[in-house]
Amino acid sequence: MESPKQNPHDDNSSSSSSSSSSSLKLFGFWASSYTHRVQLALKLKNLPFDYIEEDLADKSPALLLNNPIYKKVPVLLAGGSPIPESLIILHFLDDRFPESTPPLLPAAPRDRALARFWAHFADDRLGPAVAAVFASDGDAQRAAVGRFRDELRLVETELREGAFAGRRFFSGGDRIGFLDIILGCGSYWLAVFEEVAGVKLFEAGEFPRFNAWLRDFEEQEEVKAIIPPFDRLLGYARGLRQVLLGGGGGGGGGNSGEGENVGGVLADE
Ligand SMILES: N[C@@H](CCC(=O)N[C@@H](CS)C(=O)NCC(=O)O)C(=O)O
Repeated sequence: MESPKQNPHDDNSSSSSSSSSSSLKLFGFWASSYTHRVQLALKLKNLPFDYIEEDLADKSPALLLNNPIYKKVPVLLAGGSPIPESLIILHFLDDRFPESTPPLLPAAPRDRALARFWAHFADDRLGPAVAAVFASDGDAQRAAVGRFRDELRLVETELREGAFAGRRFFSGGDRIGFLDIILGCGSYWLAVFEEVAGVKLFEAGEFPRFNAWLRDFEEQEEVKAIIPPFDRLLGYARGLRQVLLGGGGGGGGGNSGEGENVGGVLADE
């Protein structure tokens, strides 16, 4: 479905608007979990798109024009109209392409509300909690790990005895959906951050349901096609942590913008 230049693992990929019959164009950044959300949603919905890689340290005029308020990726251009913000883009895709199966959000209003609530929780609480671990060391880091586990425990409890109990995926089916995408694109960073920051963020024994869900999510073909290789994320995260801890140094990932981007990887600033 996607042409080689749309391969999200190719950070040099770019394409001009005239080169494709697709009316969807995505401005993204290769290490951005928010970008991965949109790439994954487009892939699950089987929608072709052009991918435009941004240098976050030197944003293109086109990105600034299309997202003048937040100036961030991802931005989806649909028939020339810009739609920023990953969550809003996912909702848009369901609204605009109802015929492309599967819908990302569940059908029942209560299930839709729940998915939206936990997606908000992911961006509002979980992401910032991980970012705090990654951006600290010593005692501050130990305290941040504790706060992260407290947040993750809320998800585990919900999986054990809440509305998602007994489900393979948050979607309720055997395919990943909206909340799986939101929580999943971010969670694959946990192992990377553990290695780079030298901490254990969570033990499978204490969070068995979350752990099983994450392993299952990571095994999905669509996910494997989108998420960059572990080693590449590792290189990027090493550079990012060095900058965050004031050690300077360059990025390991090929593009720049790391200093501003721990929030971009897992948490909204
Ligand atoms: N809330 C936004 C967050 C997007 C975001 O933080 N993007 C980062 C990259 S992962 C970015 O563009 N950072 C550049 C900047 O902050 O200037 C979303 O969900 O799309």
